[in-house]
Amino acid sequence: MKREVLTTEQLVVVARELPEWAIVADGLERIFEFGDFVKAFSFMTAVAMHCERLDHHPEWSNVYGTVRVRLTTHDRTGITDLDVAMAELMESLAYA
Ligand code: H2B
Repeated sequence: MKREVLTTEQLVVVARELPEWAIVADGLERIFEFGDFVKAFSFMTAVAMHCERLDHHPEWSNVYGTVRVRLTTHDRTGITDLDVAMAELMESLAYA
C-alpha cells in the first residue's frame, strides 16, 4: 500500500500529540536518554523487532546511554502514518 505524506494540518496534530519529537526536514526526530548503555541497547533491540514486523526502520545512532532517532519514509520523501506509528511505539517502549 502506498503511504501518503501527512499534510501540514496533520503534522500540527502530530506535533501536539508527540511533544518530545521535532519535525526536522521531512522527518520526526527525538533524542532518548537512558541511564546507561544496557538500557539504551535494550530499547533498540525491542524496537528492532517491530521494525521488521512493520518493514519500517529508523535512522538512529547510539552513544552509551543516548539514542538519537530520525523517522522518515524514504520512498515518499516525507512523514507518513508509519513514522507516527513508529514514534508512538518508541514512546511506549522507551521507559516502560
Ligand atoms: N524504513 C523507512 N524508515 N522508510 C522507508 O521508506 C523504508 C524503510 N522502506 N524500511 C522499506 C524498508 C523498503 O526499503 C523495503 C523495500 O520495503
